[in-house]
Amino acid sequence: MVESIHARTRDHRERALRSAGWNPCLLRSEDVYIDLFTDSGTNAMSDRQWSALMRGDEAYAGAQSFYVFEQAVRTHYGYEHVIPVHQGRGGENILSRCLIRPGTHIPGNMYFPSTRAHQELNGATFHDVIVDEAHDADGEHPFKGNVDLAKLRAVITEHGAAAIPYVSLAATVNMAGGQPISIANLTETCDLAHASGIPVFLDTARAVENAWFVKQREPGWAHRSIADILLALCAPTDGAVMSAKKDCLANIGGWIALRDRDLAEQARGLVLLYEGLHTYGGMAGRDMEAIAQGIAESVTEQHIRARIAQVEYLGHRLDTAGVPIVHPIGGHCVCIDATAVLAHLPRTALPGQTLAAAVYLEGGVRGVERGTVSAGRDPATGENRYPSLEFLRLALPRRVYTQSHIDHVADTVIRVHRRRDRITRGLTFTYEPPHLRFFQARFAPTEGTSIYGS
Ligand code: PM9
Repeated sequence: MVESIHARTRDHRERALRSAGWNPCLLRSEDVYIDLFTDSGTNAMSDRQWSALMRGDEAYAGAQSFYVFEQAVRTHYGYEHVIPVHQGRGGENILSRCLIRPGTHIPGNMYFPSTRAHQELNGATFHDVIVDEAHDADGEHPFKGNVDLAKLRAVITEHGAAAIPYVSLAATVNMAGGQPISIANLTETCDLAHASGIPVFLDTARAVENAWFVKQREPGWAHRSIADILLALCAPTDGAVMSAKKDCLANIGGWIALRDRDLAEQARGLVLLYEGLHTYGGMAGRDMEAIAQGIAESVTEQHIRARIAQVEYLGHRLDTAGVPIVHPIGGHCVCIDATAVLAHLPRTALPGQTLAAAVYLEGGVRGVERGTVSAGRDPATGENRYPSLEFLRLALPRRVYTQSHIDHVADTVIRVHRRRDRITRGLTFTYEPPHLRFFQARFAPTEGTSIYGS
């Protein structure tokens, strides 16, 4: 599908951003020229996906489209029990409610905001057990999504296996900048957890992108197909939670996929309460058809090679111009190190959010802050969390933008970087919602009426 986009004037963008409380998320999309807020649900569907929509069986119960969807997930991800949900966070809610009790502990390879929010809402404490290299924007470690097994062992020893309902893994790791986990590390992590009777659930939103990096970087996998590698990534785990809005090339949807029959029955019971019947989970039949077709397309080498190459193209352009970005370049995004670009601003002045505002003002390009604002407050202390990484994330929708759009993005960011000294003020909250605050928060410059000025 082709959509028209509009380049607004600088004055127009200034007015739009002010009325959006300096939060690009609150802009109308018509005021955005190139929208890199997210790669979630923003994919362009193929001709085959659009025609699959026409086959949607909209029966309330037992729709044929559910069985097509179930088969596609079983074939490509390898789990027996497939339970549809309306999108990823629907699955996170169900899995957290099934397994988490107050006072329990969840180790994981870095947090994702909606995943951790559901874990905390159900009374768990999240423990980041990712390798230290993931917290260093510059390092070239090929698998920054790996688990540090010593950190995981320490959490198990300190809290006891009975207090750990599951290990929460992601492939690739979004908040680290789209960094992959290796199959060897994932397998060792599962072995360690399973030895203590702890199950492991994998966030597969971008597992196909992870499979691509395994093929490129992990010894022994270069000659295997992406489809095979995807199955190998899922094989050691006990189940998956999926936002089909990413890798699956769809605009909406998701699933929980499990091996354990009893847990699957429990999850289906909650899906009935929170999502929809267990054979549609909040999706239309046509959505399930589009996802099934999207899964088949997502594992083709032709698709994934082009997708990752486009992200790399943007990353290399910024790198060449000296813009500090996260290395290695990730699967779905290029992340700009806001603490390096705006090193003259304190963390309390929210450099990631400020950089997001500056890039929008400069070229109508919308990204999202992945730093202090996204990290939220510690539920125990109420204090702001200051993660080691503070980025402006530019996430690329799949199959949407051309190289000249990407050049516009690169030119915009390079201009902002060259004139970074003109950004003399950061932002401060004027409204702060209790959960996932980056979506709806409003801000104002820390002084005066602009982030620019003397
Ligand atoms: N991720 C993203 O842009 C969309 C919302 S945040 C701007 O990165 C992972 C790894 C995700 C994710 C969403 C979800 C939630 C779970 N896991 O958005 O509810 O990246 O489908 O999925 C976003 P839903």
